[in-house]
Amino acid sequence: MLIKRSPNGIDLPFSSEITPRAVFESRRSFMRQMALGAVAGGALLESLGQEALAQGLNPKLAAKLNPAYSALDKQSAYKDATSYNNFYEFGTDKSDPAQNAHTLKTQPWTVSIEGEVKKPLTLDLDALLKLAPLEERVYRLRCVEGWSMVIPWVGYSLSELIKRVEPTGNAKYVEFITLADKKQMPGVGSRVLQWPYVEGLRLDEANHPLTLLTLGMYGETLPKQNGAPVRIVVPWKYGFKSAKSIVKIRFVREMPRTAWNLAAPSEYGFYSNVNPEVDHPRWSQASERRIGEDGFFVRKRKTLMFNGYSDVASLYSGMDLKKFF
Ligand SMILES: Nc1nc2c(c(=O)[nH]1)N[C@H]1C(S)=C(S)[C@@H](COP(=O)(O)O)O[C@H]1N2
Ligand SMILES: [Mo]
Repeated sequence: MLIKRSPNGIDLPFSSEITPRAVFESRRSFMRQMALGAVAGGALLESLGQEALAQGLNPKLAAKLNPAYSALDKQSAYKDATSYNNFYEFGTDKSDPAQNAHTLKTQPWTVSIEGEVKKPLTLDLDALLKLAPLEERVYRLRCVEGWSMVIPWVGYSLSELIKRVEPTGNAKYVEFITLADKKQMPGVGSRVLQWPYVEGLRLDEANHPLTLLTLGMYGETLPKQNGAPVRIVVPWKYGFKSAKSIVKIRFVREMPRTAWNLAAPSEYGFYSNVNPEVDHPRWSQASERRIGEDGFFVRKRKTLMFNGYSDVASLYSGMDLKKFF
């Protein structure tokens, strides 16, 4: 893959890899839109959303593409992005979340933002949808297991939310706590991980404009298997940092212990930046399989430093990324 530098430091492939936008808009999604009408922002989500959800569909979510923060890679098929998932609360097989996540109840939903902040807040879904203008951003997401996808997410920079709660001078890290309800999530109670699934970022990482508070994808609200109704997406880190179905965001002084770090500290560090030069103890991280590009003759792609989001390098200047993996 040929790479050129974009003005914002995101490495973009040359245009031979661009596929016309219309190609991605699946017929199914179009039909849904016709049947349900488009939902602008959060305005109609309350009423229309209930109707759509009752039919097992995800309401439309209007958002303007932010080209400055979008990769030009060919987008993954909606089908792949919604049927090949990691969401251990619903089982450990890739197909489990799509099969089991229908029991997740996403409305009503609140996220409480607390800890070292001057203005703690509890936001419901409508308030989250209205907090800042929704943008579409096409991000690569690289799983630590060695596969990647390219997904058009909908949301806004987490920094928009952070500035509203006014972190105190003691806030050094942000902790993301996700739902852990055995009644809705058949995988909770299994011993693979400690529950709830917790993730964390350093405050400056959380404030980086690429860190996306995510409410939708492919022009719709998030499917349940992808972390409905709200998750984060941190595109320069391995996928497990992008916690799904968040219920609490806590600003803290100390580095949080995260789910995967607790499970296997020698394998999953706090930072978990995508780094082809730092192998997982049990496998190489130098290359990846792009989901949808399978086939006997398809070559794996070279994994890029910071997943190609080289702009974030300044967050780690002076740090030994082999030590702080
Ligand atoms: N709550 C929660 N969030 C999670 C996970 C999980 O098991 N539970 N899995 C992570 C992993 S390993 C990956 S690769 C991504 C996958 O996101 P996707 O299924 O939307 O592609 O979600 C991350 N977020
Ligand atoms: Mo992952």
